[in-house]
Amino acid sequence: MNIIEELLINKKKSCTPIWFMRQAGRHLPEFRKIREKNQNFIRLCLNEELSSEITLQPIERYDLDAAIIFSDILIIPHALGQKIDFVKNKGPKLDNFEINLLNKEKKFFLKELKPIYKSISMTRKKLKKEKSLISFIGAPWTLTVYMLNLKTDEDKLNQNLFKKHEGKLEEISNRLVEFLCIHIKEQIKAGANLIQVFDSWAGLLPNNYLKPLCLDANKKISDFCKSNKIPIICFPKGIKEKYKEFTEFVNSDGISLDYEIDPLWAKKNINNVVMQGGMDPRILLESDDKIYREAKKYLDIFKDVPYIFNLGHGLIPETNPEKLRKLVEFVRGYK
Ligand code: 1CP
Repeated sequence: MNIIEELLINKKKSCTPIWFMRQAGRHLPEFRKIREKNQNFIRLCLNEELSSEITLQPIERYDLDAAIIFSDILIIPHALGQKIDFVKNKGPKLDNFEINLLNKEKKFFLKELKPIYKSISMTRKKLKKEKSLISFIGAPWTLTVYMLNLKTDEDKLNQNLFKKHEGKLEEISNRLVEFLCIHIKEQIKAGANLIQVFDSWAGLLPNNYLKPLCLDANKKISDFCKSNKIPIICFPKGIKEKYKEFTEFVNSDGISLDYEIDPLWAKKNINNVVMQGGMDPRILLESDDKIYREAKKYLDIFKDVPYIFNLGHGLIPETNPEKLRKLVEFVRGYK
């Protein structure tokens, strides 16, 4: 068993493993070189040789404890037949959603995703056995935000569109859970060791929808993983003090803290789950001293409990790789 898997299953601390959300791509010059020659982002995700190469780039550079497979949460709407464009500096743009996309036959859905599974098995073979290969999915609500275009350019909930679709959101969520569980199972079958669930837009949900669209959906996925012995880390970004209720209800093996969560509050209020991350990725734009001070804060607070070092959201594209290398060194040297 690799280090992170063991920590998630046994919940006994022997060291502090380290990896970063969005470590593959975005900030790395060696990724940008590949990206320049591959303008179609979805095609790049579905190119198993390049996807595997990009997955391993941050491991070669920083010797992290886990690689996260180079893909995207939006590969699911793509596999369902919803067309996606990645508009430069504006993010993803999806064609209009139709409910019958969710009637896609499972075998055709899986056929689209085959290159990801091939990339996973290729990558697992190249990775040292103590390192984890993480696979991931977007949670149903976060996928729905993109598929129904429910977010404004200012990253707020589009209230009018939300109201318009309100009546069918639970059905969409339940149908997505089915496809997501299939994708999880295939990724594990191909050689991935654990799964991270990104509910990046959970914080946009109106209070009365948090339970049906975030907690219930994450629980269904966590239950599926539990019954298949698949270690799972959830990331319900932006739900503030509801993190406590989330962990108690969903019962995943790990919980990724976002940068708004006070780590002292988390240590006191969140139990029986391995904690991960928390530090604001924007800190990496500051001086070395500030970075070390902030990292030390998290390491001190979680010194005596199982903890995976990571950030409170993905690495931002402007991150200087040299600063990240120094942070890894600092965390490795912390006693
Ligand atoms: O233009 C480019 O070069 C593409 C940038 C890019 C990259 C490198 C996108 C477009 N996706 C990815 C890869 C990706 N996405 C990974 C790979 C492994 C890793 O490095 O961790 C992962 C895990 C994701 C997950 C993802 N995609 C999330 C959840 C995590 C989070 O950051 O909140 C979300 C919300 C997306 C949607 C997405 N994909 C890409 C963009 C520009 C967006 C919109 C949100 C954003 O700006 O990040």
